[in-house]
Amino acid sequence: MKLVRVFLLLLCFYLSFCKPTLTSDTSQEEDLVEAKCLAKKYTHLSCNKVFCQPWQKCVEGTCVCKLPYQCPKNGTAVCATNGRSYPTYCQLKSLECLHPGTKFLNNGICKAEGKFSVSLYGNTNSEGIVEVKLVDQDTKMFICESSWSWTCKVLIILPSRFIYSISRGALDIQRRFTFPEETYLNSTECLHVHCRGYETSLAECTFTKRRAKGYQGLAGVVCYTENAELPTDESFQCVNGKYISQTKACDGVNDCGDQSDELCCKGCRGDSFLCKSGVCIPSQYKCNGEVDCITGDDEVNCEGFAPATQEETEILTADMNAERKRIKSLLPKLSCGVKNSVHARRKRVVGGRPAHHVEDFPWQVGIKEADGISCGGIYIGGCWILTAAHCVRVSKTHRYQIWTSLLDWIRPNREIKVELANRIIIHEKYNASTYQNDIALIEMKGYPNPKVCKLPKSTPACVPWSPYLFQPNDRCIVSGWGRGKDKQKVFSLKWGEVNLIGNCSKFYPNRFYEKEMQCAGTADGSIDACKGDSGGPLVCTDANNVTYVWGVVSWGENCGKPEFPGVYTKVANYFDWISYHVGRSLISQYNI
Ligand code: 4AZ
Repeated sequence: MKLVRVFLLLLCFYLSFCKPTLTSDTSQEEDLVEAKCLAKKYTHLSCNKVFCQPWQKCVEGTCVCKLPYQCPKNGTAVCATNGRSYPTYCQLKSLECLHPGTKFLNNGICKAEGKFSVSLYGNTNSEGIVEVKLVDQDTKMFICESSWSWTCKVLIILPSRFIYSISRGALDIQRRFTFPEETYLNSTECLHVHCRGYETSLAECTFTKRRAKGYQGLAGVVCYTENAELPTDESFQCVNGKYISQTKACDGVNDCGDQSDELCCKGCRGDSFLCKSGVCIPSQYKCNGEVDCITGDDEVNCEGFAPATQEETEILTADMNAERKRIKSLLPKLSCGVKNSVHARRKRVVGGRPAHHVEDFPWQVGIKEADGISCGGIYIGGCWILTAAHCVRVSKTHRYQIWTSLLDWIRPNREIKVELANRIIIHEKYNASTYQNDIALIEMKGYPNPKVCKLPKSTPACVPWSPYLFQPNDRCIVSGWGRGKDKQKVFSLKWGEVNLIGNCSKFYPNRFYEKEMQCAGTADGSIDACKGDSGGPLVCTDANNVTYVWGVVSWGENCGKPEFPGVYTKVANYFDWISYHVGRSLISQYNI
C-alpha cells in the first residue's frame, strides 16, 4: 500500500482545484446518473434494481420464469382458475409466469362450490365500484377505498369484460359513480385489501373486514384506455408507454404498473423510502422484516421503528404474501462475504495499515510466481480465484501458486495454505493497452482431490450482481502486498479505506470506461493501491454486513496522487462472465 503523508500544500491545491464547482457538479452529476439510469428502461423485472420473485431467477439482468420443478418442494396445494390444483403456490406462479392466463384462485385444492369473483358495480363495463365475492362467503362485498392502491387497480381489470391494457394499470382519477342509495346503505362493512404488487389476481391479495365510511369509502375503478392520458411537458413516460404526471414519479407508488417510475430516483417524495440503489419503496416496507432494497438498507436500524398499525377485524382469506415470504426463505442460501472474525476492526483509518488477523481478510490471496508474491487475488468460492488479466498468462499456468491465509511472506504464519493453479481464464476482451476487461479467473487444482478445494481459513467474497449495490462516496477496503511509500518493497499484507469515486473521466480523459472500471481513493491520495497490489480486492460491505468484491486492482497513474485515483475493474459488470465460467450456483447469492 502506498502511504503518502499529506502535505498541506497539496491539500490546498486539491481543494482549490476541485471544490469550488463541487455543488453544481454534484447535482449535474446526479442528473446525468438519473438520465443514464432512465435510458436503461428498468422495470419491475430488472434484477439490477429489484429482487426477482421466488418463482423467477435473474438471467443477464432480467427476471425470467423458473420452471415449476425449480421451486422449493414444501408448501400446500393451491387451486387455479383453470380448475386444477397445484402442489405449491410457487409452482402455480412459475407456471403462470411461463404461460400467463392461468391464475391463482384460492388456497387449498379446487372445490366445485365457492369461487372467488370480482365485478364492477356500475353502468359501464369500464368503470364502477368494485364488488368482490370471496370463497366461502355468501354475499358480494365492496372494497374500502382507503385500501385501494395501484397494485389492486391493475388487478381489477382482469375479469374478461374489463380487459383494456393490463400492463398499463388503471387510471387514478376521481369519479362519482351512479350507485343506488339503498345498496350502499345496506353495506356497513367493506373489505380491506392488501396487495404487494406481484399479484396478478385480486384473489392473491389479503382481505380483512372493516367498517365502511359510507359511499365515499368504497373503491371504484376506471380502466385505462390508450388515449386516457396524453403526454404533456409535465409527464413522465413509463417504460410500458403509459404517461403519468411527473409529480407521481419517485413517490414509492407504482403508478406506471411496471414500476419504471420508481427505479431511477435521486430522492423520494411523500411517504416513501429511498434505497441506496436509487429505488423508492413505500415507507411501510421499511423494517417490515423483508429486504426490499437490493442494498439491504430498508432493514437496518429497525430498533424502535414502529410500523403503523391498523385496527383490523377478521382476516377472510389466506395470506399469500406470507406464503411468498416463506418460499423465499426456503430458497438455497449462498454463504459468502461474512467473516468469522472475532476481532472488531476499528473503522477509522489513518493510512495503509498492516493486517494482523487472517480472519479479517479471508478472501485475500497472494499469487506467487517465481520468487515472490507478484499479484493479489480474491477467493470467490469453490476452487476459484478472481484476479486481474494483466497478472497472469495462460502459458505460465503451472508456475503460479495461490497462497491463502497469508499475512507476511517472509515471516509465514501457521494458517498459510498453498494451492496450485490448474486453469487460467483471461477475459476474451482484455485489452493490454487500454486495460479494458482486466479480469481473469484462476481455478485451483485442489488437494487431494482435483476440483475440491478445502480452505478452512478462507471465506469467499460475494460477487456483486448489480452495478447499483454501491455508489460513489461509499467507503471500501483495498488490500495487498504491493509497493509502499517511496516504492519500498512490502512483505506483509496492508489494507486501507478508500472512497468510491464517480465521474472518473475527469481524472483520466479518454482512458476511463465507466461501465467496466471503478475509481477509488481518498481526497489527499494518502491511501492507494500500487504496483504488486494488482489483481487484489477492493471490497465493500453492505448495510447488512455482507462483503462484496467490488473491484480488482487494475491500474492508475502513479500511486498516492490525489489527481490520479486508483482504477479497478468493476466486478459487477462481469457477473455474467464469472457465473458462466464458475457456475451460477457458486456465486448467485440471490435471484437463483
Ligand atoms: C501497478 O503498477 C499499479 N495507484 C496498480 C495500481 C495503481 C497503480 C499501479 C493505482 O500494478
